[in-house]
Amino acid sequence: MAREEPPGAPSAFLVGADVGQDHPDPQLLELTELAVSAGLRPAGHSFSRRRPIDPALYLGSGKVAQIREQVLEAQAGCVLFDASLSPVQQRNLEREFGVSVWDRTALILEIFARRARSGEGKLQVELARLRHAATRLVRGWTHLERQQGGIGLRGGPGEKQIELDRRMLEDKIKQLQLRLRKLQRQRSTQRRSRRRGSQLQVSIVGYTNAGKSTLFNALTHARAYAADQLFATLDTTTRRLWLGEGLTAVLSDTVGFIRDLPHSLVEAFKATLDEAVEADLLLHVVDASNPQAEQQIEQVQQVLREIGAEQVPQILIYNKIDMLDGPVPPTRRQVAGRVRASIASFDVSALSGLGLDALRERLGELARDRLLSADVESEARAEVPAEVGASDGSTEAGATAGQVDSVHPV
Ligand SMILES: Nc1nc2c(ncn2[C@@H]2O[C@H](COP(=O)(O)OP(=O)(O)OP(=O)(O)O)[C@@H](O)[C@H]2O)c(=O)[nH]1
Ligand SMILES: [Mg+2]
Repeated sequence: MAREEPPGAPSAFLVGADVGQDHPDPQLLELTELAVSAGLRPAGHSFSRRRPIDPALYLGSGKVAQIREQVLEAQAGCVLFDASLSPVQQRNLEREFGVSVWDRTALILEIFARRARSGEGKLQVELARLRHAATRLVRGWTHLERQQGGIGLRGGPGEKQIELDRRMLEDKIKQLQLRLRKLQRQRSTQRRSRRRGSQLQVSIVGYTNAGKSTLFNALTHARAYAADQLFATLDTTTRRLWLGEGLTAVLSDTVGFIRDLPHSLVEAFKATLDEAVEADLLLHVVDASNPQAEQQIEQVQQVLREIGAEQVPQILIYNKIDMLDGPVPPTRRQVAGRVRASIASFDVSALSGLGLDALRERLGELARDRLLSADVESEARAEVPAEVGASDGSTEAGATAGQVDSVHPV
């Protein structure tokens, strides 16, 4: 995918290795996109086989020496690894290369930090960064302890400082959590008041850059920020979706997923991702033109499992079909067949509008079902004696059952 690199951007040398992962990316296409999204200019790459991973350098020392030459020759200002590095590996590699070394997690955190716009988004990214820093401090600490000979030699010079840093980080993390919790309470009150209605709640999910915001805009005639870059959207945008005959749904566009999404980010963005957990229906947007589409579907499923949204019914949207020469390759459909919550699939081009009418029609049917089931519920509630119906728990449970009933997984 051709990307505009920022003029005068610092250059980065990209490194990856086949370490036995399910889907190695020898061209480092995704890392290239991540680099560009972080404002860096890729200047050469190296991909090799490495099993097992070296605990000190991630790669073998011969390979590291070879990369050092390439980094020098390319005059790269930093080296990016398509992996998670331990603090020790990072430190050693920085020493070897003489420039800063970033792993995938650091890179993704950097992109999120650049993209965060809303107060809540910024707080979430800050929290993720601090949590990440804290895990590295703690791990660095155990490493230091080991170096100093363990028990008996505790209390070396570095330890006090690290302990202080750690406490400072923990305090900061606590403060941020408090501020976030306040914001999140407001958000969940808003969501609950939306839920009280009989409208279908739909969340758009999918791999980053799949075309979620473009679909959101096409369906709602809104102007959410869509761009050919990873993690263009960080904040949740919610709009009413008109489906004809007085039917409406509530549609949310949200943050994209990616392979190995750093855990600290998933944790920090839990509130944003709750939008997906509490939806009646997910529109799972797939970039059908991407050679990695199958893996991306699986990755999205994994994040959905992680946030507890794997049971929410899904419609798979094969997007960007305008970029395909023929029909969607059958292998991509087979992967989707394994998505148990899937209730339907549509081939569309969010950009040209192809296939969107059929999708709208189906959403209209689901919104009508939802409305009907909500009517049945409210009638049922009206028949229940006041003291039983008044309990919050029973009303909520009834509502949930009704919503899921109206959108069956098949
Ligand atoms: N050719 C083609 N391009 C599309 C289509 N849908 C989206 N795009 C392009 O794909 C790129 C990413 O689109 P977005 O809508 O920003 O993707 P997203 O999933 O919201 O991405 P993030 O918010 O970054 O996770 C943009 O350059 C869009 O113009 C489509 O149907 N066809
Ligand atoms: Mg987006």
